[in-house]
Amino acid sequence: MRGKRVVAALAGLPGLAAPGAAHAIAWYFQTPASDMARDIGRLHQVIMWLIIVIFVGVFGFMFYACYAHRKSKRHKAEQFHENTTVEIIWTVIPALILIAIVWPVTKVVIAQKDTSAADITVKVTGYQWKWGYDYIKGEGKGIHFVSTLATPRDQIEGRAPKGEHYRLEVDPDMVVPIGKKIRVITTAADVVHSWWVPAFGAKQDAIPGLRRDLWFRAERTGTFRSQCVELCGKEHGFMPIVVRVVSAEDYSRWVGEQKARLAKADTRSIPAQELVSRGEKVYAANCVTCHQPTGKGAPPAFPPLAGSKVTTGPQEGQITRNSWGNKASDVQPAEVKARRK
Ligand SMILES: [Cu+2]
Repeated sequence: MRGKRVVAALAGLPGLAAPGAAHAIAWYFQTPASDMARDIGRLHQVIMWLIIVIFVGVFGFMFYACYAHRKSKRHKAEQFHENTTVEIIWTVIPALILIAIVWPVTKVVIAQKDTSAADITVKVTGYQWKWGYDYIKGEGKGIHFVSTLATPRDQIEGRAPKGEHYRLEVDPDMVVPIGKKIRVITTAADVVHSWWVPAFGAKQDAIPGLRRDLWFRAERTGTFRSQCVELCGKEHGFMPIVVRVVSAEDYSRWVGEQKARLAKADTRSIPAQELVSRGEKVYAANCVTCHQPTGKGAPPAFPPLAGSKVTTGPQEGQITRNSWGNKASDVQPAEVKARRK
């Protein structure tokens, strides 16, 4: 068991990475799923080896000099200052090394910033603590949803064993087609978050009031998981990112389903009981952490909803209306939709 782990660890050393071995090594890069991720991985390896060579060279020489010329050998120190040749060498060599690093790095950074001619554009908004997705250009334009953590509260609070994708699962996933250039515009509604999918080599801060963008082109289908990577508050570790890459046909089918869902988006009247059970689901996914399962909140930061004048007052104020003993008139989804306009 132990030997196996060591082998797996060695396989992950830069330059030695065997294909397929990456799954065994949690601390090394994920297997790339785009050219960009591969380029980034390659840069890492080249620069890492360069650093190792310099490190061993400099420290090797230093330790050798200390040892070979030690006092107990009665070595007499040389006294030389202002040696122009030495000074030129130790300026020129590092400068050349820097240029050798900067050149390929700049090429990759410029390629990362080229978000032009995208096939599909998705605006991603960071919220405390979930991600909003709006498809704003290309196939799927008009689709929007909020993607929240799907890991059950029981697993988080230790009442149930943790699942395979603990804290790396959401509902719903972001879906994109394979081989298409996807532009993601990042922004945030409250504090700074950061959207990152390591397998695509795509990462960008999501900053309130600003728009940044990134792009990726996924080269294989599958599910790619990640997390918010800018410390954004107490539930920072509970707003994962999941991107599902599918074939062109599957993507078109998904777009059709989403469009149908949005068109239906509740123009019909829904019985009160169903409203409450649907509301419960939304509450469990979005509100429960602060306002608590009892609806009593955590005052003063998070006021109680149970018995609150806001919850039972005019509809504009709140739509959480008939829970925890509250009694108020229903709000139909159609009414919410109408008010949004
Ligand atoms: Cu965040």
